[in-house]
Amino acid sequence: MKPQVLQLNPLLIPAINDKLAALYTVHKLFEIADKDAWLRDHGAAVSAVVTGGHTGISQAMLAQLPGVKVVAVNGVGTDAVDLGYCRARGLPVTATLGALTEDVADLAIGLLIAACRNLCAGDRFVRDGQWELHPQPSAIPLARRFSGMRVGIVGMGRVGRAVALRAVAFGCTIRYTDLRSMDDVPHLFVPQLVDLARNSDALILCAAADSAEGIVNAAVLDALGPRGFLVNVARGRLVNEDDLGEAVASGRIAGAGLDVFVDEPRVPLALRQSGRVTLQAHRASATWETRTAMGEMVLASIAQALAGERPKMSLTT
Ligand code: 8YV
Repeated sequence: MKPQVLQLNPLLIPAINDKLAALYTVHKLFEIADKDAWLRDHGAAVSAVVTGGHTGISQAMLAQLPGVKVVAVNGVGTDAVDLGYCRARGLPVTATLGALTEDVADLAIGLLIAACRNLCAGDRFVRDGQWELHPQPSAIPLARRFSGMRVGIVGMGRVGRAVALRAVAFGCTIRYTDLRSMDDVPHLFVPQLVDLARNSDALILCAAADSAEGIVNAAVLDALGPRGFLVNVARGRLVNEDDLGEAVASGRIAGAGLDVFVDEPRVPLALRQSGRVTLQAHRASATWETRTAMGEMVLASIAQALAGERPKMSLTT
């Protein structure tokens, strides 16, 4: 009999799904109507869990899976898994470390350029036939230059460093904040986020959200100021969304590019209605290349754990 895998959200690469199905009996919880009943009746037989970074898995659900040998997160964020609980249980929690760095950094830069050059408004202007109606160049407000901006990076991990590399190529000055200064990073460390915001034209959030919550609040947004842009490709809960909604509505910051939100897929009206905000639906890692690499890492983690080995990408064992 094949080992049983519980999958909490879809994997979008057919070849990865095929490999998973060839090796394991896969139960797609997201397609099961009565999830509680299924877990009660079949939870004990589950050997491995596949979940997304944003979805994670609750402690209550893990308690219903006494035989589980690995939680393979198809993502890098593990803030939605209680790592302390898993560590105490000796349960490996794996992440797809390194697989999505380039794509997330690409989207961060893309969102910043989209926000400061008003790309989405420009697209709508042409698409809606407004250009023909208003051909005079003054019909569209001038935008803000990205090249040479002072970029403040919040979280100088893999993604933060990849963002810095790209921004440097655009002639940007980089400063960063993190829990500590890093010897192997050539950029200026700024201990306080509010000081980083005050000295940045754009703040790019690349930090893990395991403990940080609402760190980008009204004070930070005001320090960023009316010419400043915020980009978030990390986690929505790093931002106080009420404060951000007010800041964009009143023009206290110039704009934002957002891929992640506090309560996905619900996005606050203030952000959806603002022309200053460029929105994405948590798509930073959503390319064929990255999702394939992530899927292969998930498969490897499950195989290693079920073979009795410590999974190479384990964060807890
Ligand atoms: C993924 C993410 O979209 O890596 C993460 O933590 O949130 C995203 O890149 C997600 O994990 C895919 O399920």
